[in-house]
Amino acid sequence: IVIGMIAGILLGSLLQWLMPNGSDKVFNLYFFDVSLRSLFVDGFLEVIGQIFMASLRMLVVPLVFVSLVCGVCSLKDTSKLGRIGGKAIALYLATTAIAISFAIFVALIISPGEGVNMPTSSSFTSREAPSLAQVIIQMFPTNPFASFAQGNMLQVIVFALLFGIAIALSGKAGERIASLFEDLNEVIMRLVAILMNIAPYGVFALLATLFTTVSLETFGNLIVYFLVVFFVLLLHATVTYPVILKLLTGLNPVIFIKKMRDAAIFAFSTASSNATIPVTLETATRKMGVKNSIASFTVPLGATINMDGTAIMQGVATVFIAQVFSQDLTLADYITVVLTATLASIGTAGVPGVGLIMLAMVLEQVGLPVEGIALIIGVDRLLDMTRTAVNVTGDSMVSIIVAKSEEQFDESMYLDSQAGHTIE
Ligand code: DAS
Repeated sequence: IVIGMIAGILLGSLLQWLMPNGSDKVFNLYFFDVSLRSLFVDGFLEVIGQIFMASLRMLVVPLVFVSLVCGVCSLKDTSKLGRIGGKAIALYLATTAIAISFAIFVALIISPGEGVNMPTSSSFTSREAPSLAQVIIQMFPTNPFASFAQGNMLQVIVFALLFGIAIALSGKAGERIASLFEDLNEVIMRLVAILMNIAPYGVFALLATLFTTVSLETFGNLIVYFLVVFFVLLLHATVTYPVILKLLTGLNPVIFIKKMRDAAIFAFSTASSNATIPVTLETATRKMGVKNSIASFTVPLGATINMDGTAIMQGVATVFIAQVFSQDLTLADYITVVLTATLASIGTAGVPGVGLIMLAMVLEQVGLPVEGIALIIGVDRLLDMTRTAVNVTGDSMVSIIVAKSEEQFDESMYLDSQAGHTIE
């Protein structure tokens, strides 16, 4: 993807040099003239770029609906839907909402996308901002199929949550449907993997097209974007989580950060919360002192529905893309972004790159051009790795808080710096 990005930027800049200020260059080949612009920019590159963007958006509705229904159904198996599930979900959503709100706040202060003024090809027009009441009311679909067709993601998410709960409460019939959704989820994840394989070509085409119109100093903006996301991720993991852990359990957070090292490194390397579940589980039960009866439920649940790091990227990316295309978002828009990203994080399965696909949905929800993803996708891999480490850190922290509140927590193990290192 990075190679696709660099090649795209170089080709785009070359084309801009050959055809300054949107001009064209025509070559005469025997019987006919060949226009560089119609051949490359409006032809070859535009087609590949738009096909890639369409495939990115194609996945959003099925991905969110299926993985969200699966996430909610999985609560039934452990028959702990009640108290423990309620605590874990409330804490997961609260930390995600804090994460994205703080990310938007920092991004608005630093304004990474300021001054780029990239022309937007999409039909974004500043529209009448809905009131907060309307945003909440409009979350409930009158016709779920229309919500699917229009890609109204908040409505899709609400329907998926209700549908998943109904499945969990439907006995045998629900079990059959739940296993169908698990298989569907497998297939959708395979589609995500396939899409990630064509990403380099899509990124190449999109960036080449974008860079025929913008100057290289946009690159500077991209570096600022990267640093803002990185900074907020670091702050969330080293300040927000320790403060919450200390406030809700009184435990020494420095021990928590030290004991998270292996799981965080594994999450960083794999960029997948799901792949890290075994390591997160081992960390929670053999180093942190969380009883398996709790961790075996809260850790897999967290890997599916808890994506603080991802929400942070989505918050900063939304502000960045709005600024790059000089589209002003209203407070109601930002509240919609927080709601969509927080609720969408429930539906984001813990696999590489999926946070970016959900970003397409967040952008669409506030009418921003999804093409903006092309700008940031090139630097997303390193951010994906970092935010996955934050995601699993949040999963572990919530597991400790829930375990302690249920008296399923071994504080002596937590305080024992050698716990989990000895081969038992
Ligand atoms: N890589 C995802 C995870 O496993 C997060 C993301 O794509 O944003 O948590």
